[in-house]
Amino acid sequence: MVVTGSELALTNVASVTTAVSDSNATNDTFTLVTRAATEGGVTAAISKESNKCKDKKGIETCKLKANLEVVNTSGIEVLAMHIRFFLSDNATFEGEETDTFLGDDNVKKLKAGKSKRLKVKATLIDNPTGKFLLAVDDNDNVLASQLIP
Ligand SMILES: [Ca+2]
Repeated sequence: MVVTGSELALTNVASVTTAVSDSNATNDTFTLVTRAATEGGVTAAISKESNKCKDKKGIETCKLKANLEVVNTSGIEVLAMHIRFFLSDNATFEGEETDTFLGDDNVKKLKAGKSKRLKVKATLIDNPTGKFLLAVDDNDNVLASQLIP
């Protein structure tokens, strides 16, 4: 930067020069994929939820099962995702201390338009009827929630 002239007529000149020629201009741009963007391109839905309870010698246990279908609705491949399942009194994830961890699973990289089905199974001592099954990502976003029958 060069500063010239009198106090009332300052001129700033900045210039950038390079002796290197750019033989490949196609690699001058890059695409940044943020985690939020990839999540925005994924939809997840819980289906085939079932809850079967039976009494065994006076102790009731309930088998909770459900599927989670993760669909990449974006036009680009999305990164692998780690999904945790929780039992919750409501449709909101309030942390591992409040909501009950049931299990977790991973979705590998999903190409555009592809889907992946995860299964969750848990045996519970307390009947989960009326509670919610939550599918939660690593950023604690609820991808899907479903009232348990
Ligand atoms: Ca909750």
